[in-house]
Amino acid sequence: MKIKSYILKNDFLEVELLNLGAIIRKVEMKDKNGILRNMVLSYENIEDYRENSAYFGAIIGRTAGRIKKGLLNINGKKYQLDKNNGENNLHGGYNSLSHKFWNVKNISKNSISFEIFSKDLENFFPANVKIRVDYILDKNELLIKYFASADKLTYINLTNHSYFNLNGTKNLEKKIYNHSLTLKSDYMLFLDSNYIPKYVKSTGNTIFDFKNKKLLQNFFSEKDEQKKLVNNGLDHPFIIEKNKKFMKLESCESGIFLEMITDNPAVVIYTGNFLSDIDFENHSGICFETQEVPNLFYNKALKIYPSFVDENKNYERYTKFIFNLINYYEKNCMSDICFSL
Ligand code: FUC
Repeated sequence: MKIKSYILKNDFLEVELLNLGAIIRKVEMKDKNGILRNMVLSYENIEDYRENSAYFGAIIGRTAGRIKKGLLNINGKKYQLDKNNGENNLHGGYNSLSHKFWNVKNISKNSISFEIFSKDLENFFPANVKIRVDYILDKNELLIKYFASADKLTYINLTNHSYFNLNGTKNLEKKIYNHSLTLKSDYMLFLDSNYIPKYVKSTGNTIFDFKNKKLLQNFFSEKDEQKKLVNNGLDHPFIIEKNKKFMKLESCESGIFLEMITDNPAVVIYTGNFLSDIDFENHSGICFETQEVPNLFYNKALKIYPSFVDENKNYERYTKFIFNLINYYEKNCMSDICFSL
């Protein structure tokens, strides 16, 4: 099938999407100097998206993240999923939703819908599932809405896998070290040696405390076992508050900042720790994969439960990306740090 590209555009943002994987290939806006910047990592050759082993910009499903030994347990019934990441299932297995062609519906200047039908036992997941992902552009905001309905009990956990680099992907500093991150998260998940979420940990007094704005350079220069485990970086789920802006990522080099809001309970933050495997630089992008805590994790105290769906209960979620320019007269601007890097 042919890969087709679609553009959403307004005065502030231009977004390019693909029918393959419902991928975001471009999110472009003008930086502080009026220069257009594409803020997501992308392939210049559109054909490279067929392989896309790093899931650039793709919708991930049916299940984001890792499922231990690929064993999906739904109400006592076990389904053996693909083991496509060592012993585990990652991002729904081989040839999952990120690598399939979606049907395009309702295209306008500001919005587009992608639909896909995933039949019973496709990728070994139970239930016939209809999925729809809407991208809606409104001024400086890009909203992603996720819908899924199933004809019997199953588990669904969708996300988008864009790698952000607010310097734009050309000319300016390639790594994300001169970005600063504020993340409103008191709890995170530490991982076992197979990257499966192991236990809840308070972020306080750890290098993973981003409640006050932190330059990523400072995070990357710290020593820590969990950071080392994932090949030097972040690849961890953080628990967030729903329907509140939970994070702010800023680049004082371009003057662009990004905020996010979602009704998901968690975000997996991944700092592109293996991008050199695909001839990109490690840490040249950062993903905020809003989702449930992977591996059907549950925790009563934090009210975290897996999102089972069935013929009576649909899956419905959203994530919004809000782009803006930093006010350079703000006291907080970290431009000194930026230029001394
Ligand atoms: C694994 C995941 C990351 C990311 C990457 C492509 O390392 O844990 O979140 O999806 O694959």
